[in-house]
Order: sequence, then C-alpha cells, then structure tokens
Amino acid sequence: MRVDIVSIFPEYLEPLRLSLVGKAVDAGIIDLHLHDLRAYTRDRHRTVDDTPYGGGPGMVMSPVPWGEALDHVRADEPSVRPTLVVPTPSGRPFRQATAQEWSDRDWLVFACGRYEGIDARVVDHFSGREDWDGVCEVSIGDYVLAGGEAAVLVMVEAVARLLPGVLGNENSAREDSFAPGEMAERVEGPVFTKPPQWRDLHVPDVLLSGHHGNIEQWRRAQADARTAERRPDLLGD
Ligand code: JA5
Repeated sequence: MRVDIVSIFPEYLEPLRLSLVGKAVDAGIIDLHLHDLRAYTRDRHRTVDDTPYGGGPGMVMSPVPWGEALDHVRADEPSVRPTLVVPTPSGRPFRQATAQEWSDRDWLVFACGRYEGIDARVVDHFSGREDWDGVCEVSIGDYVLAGGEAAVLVMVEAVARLLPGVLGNENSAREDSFAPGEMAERVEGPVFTKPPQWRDLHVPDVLLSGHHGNIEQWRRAQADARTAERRPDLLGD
C-alpha cells in the first residue's frame, strides 16, 4: 500500500518510521511518502494561510498550495487512483471498520490541516475527480486537536496492522474472532503476567488453575463488567 501525507510539519509524521508501522515500511509493505505543504507555495514567505471570508477568528489554509501539492502527489503514480483522507473534527467517525476498508486500498493520501482548517473547495474539487478514488473527511474522536497530524498517526497505525504480513499470522485469526468486519462488541478485561505476586497484589487464582473453561468464563465476565462500567454505549439498551 502507498501512503502519502501532506503537512506543514512533515517531521511530525517521522514516528511512522518506528515500531510496527516502521517495520512495515522497512519491509516494503507500506510505501511511505511525507510532503511539506510549503514546498508547493510560490511566494517569498511560503504562505499557506489567509483570513477567513465572512470574518471570524483565526486563519484558514489556502486552497492554492493544497491544489498544487495534491496534483503533484497524484501525478507520481498515474496507474493508481488514490483515496484522499482529510482529518477534521466535523468528519465521519473513523472506526475499526474504516481501517478494515482502507486496508484493501492501494493508495491513501492524507491532507493535514492546521489553523481553522482547509478551504472547503479543496474537498469539493477532489471529490468530483475521476483520477481520485473519493475523498473522506474523518474524525478520530470528539475532541479538538491543533491539526490533522496526530489523527493521521492514529489512522495509519490502525490500517497498517491489518495489512498482510505486518502482525504475522495471528492477524487474520484474531480479527476473525470479532463480529464480521467490526470491533468486538465489548472491551477486553485485565491481563496479567509473572510474577504471580507483585507488591501486595496477586494474580487471580483462576488464571493459574489451568482450567481453560473456567478461564474463558472468567475473562468473559470481566469483559462484560468492564464494558457495562466504562462503555455502556457498546451494550445498547
Ligand atoms: C483537528 C485544523 O478527530 C479529532 C480531530 C481533531 C482535528 C482533526 S481530527 N483535524 C484537525 C485540524 O485542525 O485539521
């Protein structure tokens, strides 16, 4: 899968070269390209923002460098149609199912906004083009960030771990134990490792018993209790 990320802070995305995603990059499973939006400006001050039409606080990212940058990225691989992803708190929710859908795509291009966001005509323009495979405005949660970069780190990691060869063979097996194409309908309970006593805390006896039926039943009960306490939204009515 090819992944391109355009940002005024491309160094913010360098951690994608570490850890699990970094290994996928090193293995050639992800072809990662980071771009500095300011490289696509033409003025002396490399301006990427301007005042909002209609007034109001802050600045808006100009469509001009965004158009230049995205046209340039697009032209690098004429035979593949990329999906454009724009993180924004007003986007559709990014979920595990979104990560699964995107893990089948050949090319994702992420556009990281800053300030009050990107001029809305950028999304309109690239939505209507047949050399692009659609535009997705997505939110990773109901909080405000200073820009799209942190959200892109989250989304690329969520997609990368689903790609064949990234986690190893536990990958498909694990995901299959969940409901079709979705996250588990409950959160997981607590986990433990050695030593069996640490400070004044003991590992629950059932986990040391070797009785796999009891262990499975206990874990299910722990997951249910934790889900009811912390994520009642997952349980419906
Ligand atoms: C802020 C200019 O889903 C949480 C998000 C917050 C946020 C995102 S996604 N993008 C931006 C942004 O600010 O581009």
